[in-house]
Amino acid sequence: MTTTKSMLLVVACALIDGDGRVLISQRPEGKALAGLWEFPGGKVDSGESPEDALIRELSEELGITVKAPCLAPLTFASFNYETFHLLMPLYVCRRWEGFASGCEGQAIKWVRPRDLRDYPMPPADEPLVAHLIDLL
Ligand code: 9L3
Ligand code: MG
Repeated sequence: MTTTKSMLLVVACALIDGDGRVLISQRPEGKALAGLWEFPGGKVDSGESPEDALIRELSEELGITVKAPCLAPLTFASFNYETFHLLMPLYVCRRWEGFASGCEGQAIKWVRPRDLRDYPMPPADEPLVAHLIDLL
């Protein structure tokens, strides 16, 4: 018997500061994949563009304001979970307004690209690290 899995579209962002460090955010207790470090972002709601979703998520999670022209698509991740297939474009952003903090109580860290591998990540995020190391 074949079952149809749903496709989940999630957008994520590598925020890069002036020293070339990248922000990662720790998934809070009570959420799926709690404790793992991810590139911030979240689900694209129906009717929303990926950029609008990312701007909303970055405001909700980190309290920063990002303008759409500052979001550059870099690559995307795809991961087949048991119950859904995750498709996750990764954007890069070097300019935003405000000071990033963990608005949902989550820990955040600014990490040099070569140190990103020291932080356990969800399986979708892990292959993105190599792309960032190449970029930076
Ligand atoms: N996810 C994986 N890596 C990320 C993000 C932002 C999200 N960088 C996965 C975790 C969940 C799903 O996407 O399985 C939905 O994310 P959320 O809405 O629970 O943050
Ligand atoms: Mg999220």
